[in-house]
Parts: sequence; structure tokens; C-alpha cells
Amino acid sequence: MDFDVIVRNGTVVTASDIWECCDIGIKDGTITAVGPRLIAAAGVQEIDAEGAYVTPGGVDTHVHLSQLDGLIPDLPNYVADTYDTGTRSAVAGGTTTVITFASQMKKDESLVPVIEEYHKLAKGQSYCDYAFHVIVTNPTEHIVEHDFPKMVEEYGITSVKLYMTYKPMKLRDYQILDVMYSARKLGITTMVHAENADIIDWMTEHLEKKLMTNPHHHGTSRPPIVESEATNRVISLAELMDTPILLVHVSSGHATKHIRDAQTRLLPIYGETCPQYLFLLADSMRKGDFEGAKCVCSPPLRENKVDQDAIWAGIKNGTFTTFSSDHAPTKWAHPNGKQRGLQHGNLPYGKFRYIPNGLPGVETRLPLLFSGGVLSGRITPQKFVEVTATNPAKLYGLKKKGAIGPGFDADLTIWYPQEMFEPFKLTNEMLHHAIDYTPFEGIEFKNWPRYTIIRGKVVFSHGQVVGQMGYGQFIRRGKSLLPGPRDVWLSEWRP
Ligand code: DUC
Ligand code: ZN
Ligand code: ZN
Ligand code: ZN
Repeated sequence: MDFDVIVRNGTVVTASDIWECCDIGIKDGTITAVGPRLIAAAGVQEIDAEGAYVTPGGVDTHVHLSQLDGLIPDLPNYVADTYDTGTRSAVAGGTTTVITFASQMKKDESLVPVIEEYHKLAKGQSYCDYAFHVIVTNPTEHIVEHDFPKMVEEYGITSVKLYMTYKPMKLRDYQILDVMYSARKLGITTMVHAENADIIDWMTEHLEKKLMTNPHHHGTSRPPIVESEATNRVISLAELMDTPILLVHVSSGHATKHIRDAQTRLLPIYGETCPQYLFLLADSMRKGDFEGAKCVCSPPLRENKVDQDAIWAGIKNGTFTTFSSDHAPTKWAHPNGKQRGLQHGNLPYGKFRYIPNGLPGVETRLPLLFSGGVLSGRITPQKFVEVTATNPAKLYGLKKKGAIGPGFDADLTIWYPQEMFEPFKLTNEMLHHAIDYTPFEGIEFKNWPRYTIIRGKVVFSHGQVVGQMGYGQFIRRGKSLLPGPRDVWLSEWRP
């Protein structure tokens, strides 16, 4: 066979198997052979992976870049990573495909200009391959009946995200049903941010009256029941409508149990969790006077290790289909000179309600789970591949991504053989994002990708980004490859 590149002698890991001393042959950016001792013609590029794990390139299906909407409650947004800096950071952490968000504002009457706008932001700017989800904040009849089919057929976008909280974004249950009704017909996967908006608003008002405004009271305002109630409610709406949903960024044991129970009843309910819920707890929000603001995200980091253990269990037992970063970065030093969330507070240390909700993490996602999950013995290498690459690609219809086998894109991440790797403590200076802090500062890493390869081309090598901005391509997606509607009904109602 004729190859352009051969990756030699790696320990190749898929979602089901591990093959030692295995070669991967690549032609025109596609994997064409996997097996021992592939024969190289003269001039073939060989990459030595002796003793190293070779995994499918990471597929991060929850990344916010250059987002223009109000992710931050009631404020203009400052998502500080662009397609340039965000995807540079992605490849430096072993990720080869990201799905980012094109976000409708409530005033937008059509999704077409919204999608076109995000295409402009991304085009020629990405180091890795990318696709879009659309955030729907105003599902008018025109949008769900006219723009949704266009989105699927013309733009290759087969998933939407809905919010149950945040004033500029949230949908009522009625509107969620409008979206689900259309999504079911078109084979769209609906992602849901499930938190009870009224509890959050009520708690925030009452905490402020008691001057409980420091960053960690972000967590006080949103105890696990806030997530659990909304999760249970939206699972009910999805059951009524017989349509698949994914609960994004699940943080607590209660919500995990609702998802698990729904799956046990064979509903097409999927779950996503994120590194911050496995590796951080609410005490991170209590640091310094206001420094805890660096760790404010929604749902919040949980107080209790019981929740963290439930999230680990959910990864192991298959409740969580995907493990994503939810990279939603804002800078600690705000453009107006004040720090994250301080700029609107008239109290000495500001108010948690003005702290942007979200953390940077696209670069640390894979190394955290590889080091803290695989190398610590908590999960198998196959489980790592399943939740970081294979499932995300299948759930969102990325047909040529997320696996190692003939016909798949040659997107690979190669991990140091452990005996050659000196563990280190992370500092923000090591990262490639445009953000001035990391919530994972000081955590010890036992490993890091040595190479990131996209469609046969090395884009990250020995700590250096060697790929080019603009190499990343937009990927049109097909429908989900995981189970969808079941044709099981709660009444005579049929959509
Ligand atoms: N939800 C997200 O998905 N990302 C950041 C903030 C949020 O609430
Ligand atoms: Zn339209
Ligand atoms: Zn969210
Ligand atoms: Zn997000």
C-alpha cells in the first residue's frame, strides 16, 4: 500500500480495544490501514510512537469562541478566546475537532444571518476542524419551521442548544416544546442547559439583601436541586415529544440520577459532564477576597465530594455520553481595568451576580482526564477514548471523526510513554489560550500529548503549536448516529 505518513509502533486505543506495537498508515489525510509492520515506500514520513498511547484526536463538542451574546447574565459578553486563540489552545491539548456555538439573540428574526456571522468569525481562523451548534433563544414559528430545515440541509448543522435560565437566553417550557416538535421531525439533537431560572433569581435577590454577595454565594444561590428540578422537567418534555436530548455540563449526583433513570427506561436521554466537576469543588470559589470569581461557572462547582463521586461514577457506568470542556472563557483582568465580575458591584468586593459564568478549559480537558482518570487507574484507556472522541463524534453526526480505523480522518493524539515523562504542576503560562488564568493552576499532570495530528498533518509537537491558522475546516454534519425517537407515547398525542 501507498502511504504519505506512518505512525509506528504505538499502543493504539479505540473505544473498545487496545493494540500494542501497532502502525497506522495514512494517505491523503485519511487512515487507510491499521496493523503491525506496515511497509513504507521511500519518502514516507514516519512518526515514532514506540511505547506511547495513540488515541483518536479529541472531539470537544462544547466550546464557546467569539460568542456575541449574553452568556453573562444581563451584560454584553466578553468571551475572550477567538477562533484563532481558542483552537490554538485546543490543538495544544490534543483536541482536533471542536463544535462551537452560533448564538441567536432574542431580537434575531432569522438564523441564517446568525450562522453566516459565525462562519465569518471562524473562516480562515481555525487551527483545528470545527462545526457549529446553534443556540436558540427565540424559537418563533419562522425559525422552527423554516430556518431549522435550512440549518440541517444547507448548513449541515444538526444540533441546537437551549437554555432554561439566563434572562437573555431562557425559554419557557412552551417554547422548548416548539423546538422539540421541529427537532424530532428533522432529526436534530437538542442540548439543554437545565437550571431553574426562578429559583436562581429569587435566591440571588434574597442573598443580596443579606449582603451574601461574595463569589462562593454563586453556589449558595444554585444548590443541586436547581439543576435536578430542571433536568427532571426537561426529560419529561423530551419523553412527551419522543425526541433525543443531551443534558449539558451536568454537575450533581441528583441530576445524574434523573438521567440514569431515564436511560434505564430506554429514553434517548444523553448526558455530558466537564473536567471542572471532576477536578474542582466549591472551595475554589472561596479563595481570596474576590479571587474565587475565577472559578464561577454554571452549574456551580459543588460543595460536596458526594456529587464529585457521582459524576465519576456516571462516567464509568455510561450515564455520561460525552466529556466536554464547556470552554467559556473570560479574562480575570476585565477590559475596563477591574477584575472579573467586580466592575458592576457597588459593594467592596462586587456581587456574584455580575461574574461571568464560565471557565477556560479546552486545552486541559484531555490531559486532566488522561492523567487524573486513566493514569490514576480510575477509568480505562478505552473509556477515555469513548467519552472524549468516539461518542461525541457519533452523537453529533461527525461521521469521519472520533475513531481509529480505515476511512476515518487521520486525527490522532499521541501521549508520551510514561517512563519518559516528568510530572509537572500546571501554570497558566504553559497554556495557549488568550486568557490570563486557569482554574486548574497548580494541579499535577502525569502526562501531556506529544503530538496532535489532524488529517495526517502534525499540528502540535513537543510543546509547540506547529500547525497553521486556517488549516482547520468547517465540517458539515449528518444526523446523530446514536439512538433517536422510539415511537413510544404517553397519550394519543403524535407529533
Ligand atoms: N453555560 C454554558 O454552557 N457555558 C457557559 C455558561 C453557561 O451557563
Ligand atoms: Zn429564515
Ligand atoms: Zn450552559
Ligand atoms: Zn457552555
